[in-house]
Amino acid sequence: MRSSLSPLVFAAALTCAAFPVLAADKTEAEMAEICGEAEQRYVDIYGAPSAEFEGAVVVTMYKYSFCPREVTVPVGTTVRWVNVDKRTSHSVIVKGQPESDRAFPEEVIEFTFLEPGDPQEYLCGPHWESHEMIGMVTVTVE
Ligand SMILES: [Cu+2]
Repeated sequence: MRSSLSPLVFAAALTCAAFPVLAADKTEAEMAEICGEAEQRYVDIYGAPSAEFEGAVVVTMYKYSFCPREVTVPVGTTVRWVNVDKRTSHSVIVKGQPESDRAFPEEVIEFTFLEPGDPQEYLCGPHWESHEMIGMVTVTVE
């Protein structure tokens, strides 16, 4: 099973003016705590900070959150989403793209952004609606 969300529902969500507000149910303090834990998990698993990964920008997936919640990257950059949860699987849905496969704990999803553009939200298929697991990426011209 690829997704709990039908393509039709998702298409509607992407075009609807009421596309969910970015993680409005998590405060800055909550996000800071979650993302701090996520980074610690990353270091425990991989033995180095996520910022030191070469060849991609790392975003962790942890406790129904993308960390950091927003990234800005030059066009051509690969974003590497790393699941540092202990049990939960996540996916990534970039607008205009099919949903990724599920990433189980310690698995990764990668996507290379080839078009610059305005800030765009991306979603975790199973959790964007229930937990507002939504991230934001801005792709700059260079
Ligand atoms: Cu998720």
